[in-house]
Amino acid sequence: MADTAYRTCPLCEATCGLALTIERGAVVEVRGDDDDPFSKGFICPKGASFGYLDADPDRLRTPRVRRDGKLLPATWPEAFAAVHAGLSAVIGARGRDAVALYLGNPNVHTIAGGLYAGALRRALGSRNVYTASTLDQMPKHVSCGYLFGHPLAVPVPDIDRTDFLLILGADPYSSNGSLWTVPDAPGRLKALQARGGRFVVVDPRRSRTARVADRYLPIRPGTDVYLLLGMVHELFARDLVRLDRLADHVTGVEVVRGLVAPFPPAVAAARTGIPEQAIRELTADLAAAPRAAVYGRIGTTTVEHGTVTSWLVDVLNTLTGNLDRPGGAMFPLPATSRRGTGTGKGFATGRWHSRVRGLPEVLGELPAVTLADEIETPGEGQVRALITVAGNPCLSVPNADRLDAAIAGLDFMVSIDPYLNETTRHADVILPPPPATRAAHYDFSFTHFSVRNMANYSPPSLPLDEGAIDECEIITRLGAIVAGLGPDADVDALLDGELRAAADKAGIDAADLDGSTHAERVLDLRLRTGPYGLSLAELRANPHGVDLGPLQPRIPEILRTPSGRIELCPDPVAAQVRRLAAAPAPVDDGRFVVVGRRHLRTNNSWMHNVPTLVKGRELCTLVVNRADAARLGLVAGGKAAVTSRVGRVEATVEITDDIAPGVVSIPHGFGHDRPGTELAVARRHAGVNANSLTDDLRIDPLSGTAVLNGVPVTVTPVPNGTAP
Ligand SMILES: Nc1nc2c(c(=O)[nH]1)N[C@H]1C(S)=C(S)[C@@H](COP(=O)(O)OP(=O)(O)OC[C@H]3O[C@@H](n4cnc5c(=O)[nH]c(N)nc54)[C@H](O)[C@@H]3O)O[C@H]1N2
Ligand SMILES: Nc1nc2c(c(=O)[nH]1)N[C@H]1C(S)=C(S)[C@@H](COP(=O)(O)OP(=O)(O)OC[C@H]3O[C@@H](n4cnc5c(=O)[nH]c(N)nc54)[C@H](O)[C@@H]3O)O[C@H]1N2
Ligand code: SF4
Ligand SMILES: [Mo]
Repeated sequence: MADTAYRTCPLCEATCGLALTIERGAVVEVRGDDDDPFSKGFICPKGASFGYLDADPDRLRTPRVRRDGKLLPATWPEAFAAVHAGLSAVIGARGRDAVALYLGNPNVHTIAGGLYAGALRRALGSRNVYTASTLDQMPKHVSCGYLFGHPLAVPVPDIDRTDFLLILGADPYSSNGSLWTVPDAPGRLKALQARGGRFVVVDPRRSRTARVADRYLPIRPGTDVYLLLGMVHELFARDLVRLDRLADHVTGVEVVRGLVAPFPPAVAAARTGIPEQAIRELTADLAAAPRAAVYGRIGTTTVEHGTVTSWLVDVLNTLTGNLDRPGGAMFPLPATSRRGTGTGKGFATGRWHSRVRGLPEVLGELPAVTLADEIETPGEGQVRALITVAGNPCLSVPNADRLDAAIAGLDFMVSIDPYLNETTRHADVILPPPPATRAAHYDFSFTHFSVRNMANYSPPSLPLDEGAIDECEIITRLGAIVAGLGPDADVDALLDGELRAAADKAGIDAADLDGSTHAERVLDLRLRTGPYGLSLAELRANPHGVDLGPLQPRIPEILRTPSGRIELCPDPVAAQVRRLAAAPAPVDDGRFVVVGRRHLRTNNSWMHNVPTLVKGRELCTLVVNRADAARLGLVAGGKAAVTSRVGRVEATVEITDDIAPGVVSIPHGFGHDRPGTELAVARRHAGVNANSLTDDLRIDPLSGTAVLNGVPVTVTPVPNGTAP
């Protein structure tokens, strides 16, 4: 007998509804859920492989504990006892800062990460907290924090109602959207064009999205900041600034006018390689569109001036009157959030600084690029132990080989992770969570970036395996251990106490909360006290999800700035723009620069063990412009050596006209040939690690975010495909 289970796909930010066919305790088919009011049946190859993650023979089913150098299967009590012994020793001898915590990307895709990772951070009390955010979107949090007073107040393009969309450094056809929860981005972009709208893509590669755009503008990597400064300059110069209803809610407009004065379109053209005329036209089109939005992603955040670039995106949205209006860039209102009061404390960074490089704290964390420094450098506060939760820093972080060696030398390491991979091979204990199929899901993260307000609860589709432990409990138990409560703490009692306190505060009797787990009861509480007055029961009654409608204007309510206005010209950003104005023009030293890309069938570093996703054409190639390849004597399918300040890789050459001259591209998340991993499929499609080339010294100064795009490299052919 087959059953159908409906659930939200947790594999990327699009949050599509899935319909799983379940037979004899296994997922036998995965389709898009046609009745999901948001994704309407859309599914991608990753979602379609959802069932394989459950079945994967390499997925760890029991904890591993290192004994005599080998990671051997162990019981859960043995594993937690080993964690207790290892972490207590380091904390006892060297203090809490000696333990670092690295939280990886899937934490924002699980209830466990959403509800319990924060408590783990607090219980640990270490300054050495690192997350994938400083390899990703941190510049957006910082710029929005300054502009709107809250780092999660991130406007998203209202794609379903807009007339004109400018997309910079994003390829939603491949990534399915990011900081922009937009299931079926391709379908929605086609619908935009069908109703007479247009979209423009700025990218050094003619990406899949660029190919279908109404206009594609190739740009020199890392220079979007100049393009956008030039556009803002043009808005002022042509008297195209229209604040409309925002006029009463913005400060600092005239300061911005002065700031951009040194950056006319001619300067932008010289730095970006985009013709001056195209910059003027683009600005005129943006200003003339009845409803328009500007959107920037990885190519605008993981670059040298990520925060200033991210800020400029919303400066353009504001100055064209498109911020917070239908068809413009709007603020979602999640069902588990609270409405604001219109003012607040504002946003600041730098409450502490990293020990070795003195880099400022941002949102309670330090830049991932400096984790290796903190491990390697002796002295008071040196990191000697590491906790990773859903992260693969040995592949994801710049100068990865250095970090890999540093991690290998730690005194103790524990990882919560379903795989024995490039990072967890260094752990002393691996605690494997159950696969998503067997966990409940509610999207606490991406409802903040969603192009429609939605709420959707997925109960576990299959029961836990015999002896398995839910990830919520794994994280909580780890938290209890670092809090000094030991490996056998009564975690249920701890959690119940916290829930009772939260319910009391909200004037709700905790005994009335619905749900068979702590996480369900927290969700019920947050839904009931949220802006739509929903409940868990209501979500359970609607397994395809509850549509809460199109986005609504939220200014001024969403603002948390001290002034109660949009602070368009925050001091730290302005200072950075002034430094840019004073700096000499960057010199082109003739070297190539490397950028990343994403493929529809990848998910960062961790889904290359799914056979259907890696079969066929090699995904991890070095993409080179045809003329460059001819000049260098590179041949398609041959090998090229790519060398940067920090490392060297040899990758298979792919030749194309779809990348700007002087730019090469390598996707991240590969390099699965390390010894000691248990990833049989990924190993056969190992590829090379792009982060053997990226440079840990290069960061966006305001957010501490790594520069992953625009890294200078030299490229040379490798004769006969072997190392010289
Ligand atoms: N050069 C370059 N580097 C990059 C990027 C780039 O564009 N270029 N992109 C960056 C970006 S945007 C990101 S987000 C980072 C990602 O970097 P990370 O977050 O460090 O790594 P991921 O590759 O997402 O690996 C996720 C880990 O979580 C595990 N995992 C999967 N599901 C679960 C789960 O449910 N629970 C637990 N506990 N573990 C789970 C996987 O086995 C894997 O070990 O990489 C960054 N690195
Ligand atoms: N299939 C798939 N989907 C994913 C992921 C995945 O690994 N695979 N990862 C998920 C994650 S963690 C994230 S953060 C999102 C990211 O989502 P996106 O930002 O949409 O990701 P990318 O596809 O890497 O698109 C970035 C684009 O920026 C371009 N670019 C590089 N440098 C520059 C530059 O200096 N300027 C400009 N204008 N463009 C530049 C690249 O050529 C690339 O086309 O994707 C998510 N979705
Ligand atoms: S687009 Fe993202 S959310 Fe949708 S099915 Fe694919 S991986 Fe899952
Ligand atoms: Mo990411």
